[in-house]
Amino acid sequence: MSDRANTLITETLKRIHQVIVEHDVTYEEYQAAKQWFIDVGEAGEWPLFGDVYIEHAVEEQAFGNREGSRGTILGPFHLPDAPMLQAPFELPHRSDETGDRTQVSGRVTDADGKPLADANLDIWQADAEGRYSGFMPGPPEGNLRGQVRTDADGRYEFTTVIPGPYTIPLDGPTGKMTAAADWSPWRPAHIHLIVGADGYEPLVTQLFIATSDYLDDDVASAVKPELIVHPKATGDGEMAFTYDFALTPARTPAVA
Ligand code: MBD
Ligand code: FE
Repeated sequence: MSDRANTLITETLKRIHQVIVEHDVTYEEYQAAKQWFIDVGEAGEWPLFGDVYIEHAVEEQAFGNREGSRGTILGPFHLPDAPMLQAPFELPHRSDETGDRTQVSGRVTDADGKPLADANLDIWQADAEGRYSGFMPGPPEGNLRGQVRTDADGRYEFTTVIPGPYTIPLDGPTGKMTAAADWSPWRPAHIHLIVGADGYEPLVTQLFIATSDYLDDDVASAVKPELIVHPKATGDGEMAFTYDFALTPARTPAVA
């Protein structure tokens, strides 16, 4: 492991040194960067920064060429142990939750299309104003977080609301860096899922709402065309879309 650490640390520092030489980085810029590292830590934004600006490359490297459904980044706002929902499978929400009500349904199969019964879908999302419960003021604890299981035919369904786009906090160091670089701080509206089944590789993914702004300019570089969904009006005042997930065998056998 120390060979590996040596290689990665050496190569990372070498690239930073190259930028300093190629762009004639000054002492003022070095001190500003150092203060920014301190600020990110003090603001507790390292998870945010990492998942916005680095995770997509790791995900693509790890899973970019796998069979089955596309994955994308996990991000910093997953919480373990969301409640298992019972019929009619509605994500917990406020009585006055805003956003279009939407029915989501589909199947979980293996890569050959064989239905997977009792597969688990762990679902979390922002509210219509782009706020995640447990991390931002507004939504109560556990809002818009839950898990559902597939039936004997591999089918799942749940009801939620269409989330709003998310912006990274503009007043924190990650937002200030983003503004300094003149980049957009927004993520398009998305629903997070981890789809898992015994013996299969967990699929960490997101579904992106086709009508959202910022699909072509996600600050976290996590949109893939296969993950865009098109909610349609059902006629009874709600929206609906379907999405099927295909899982691949676990890469490493479970350790007992
Ligand atoms: C998010 O909502 C998100 O999904 C990611 C990956 C990063 C920041 C905010
Ligand atoms: Fe998110």
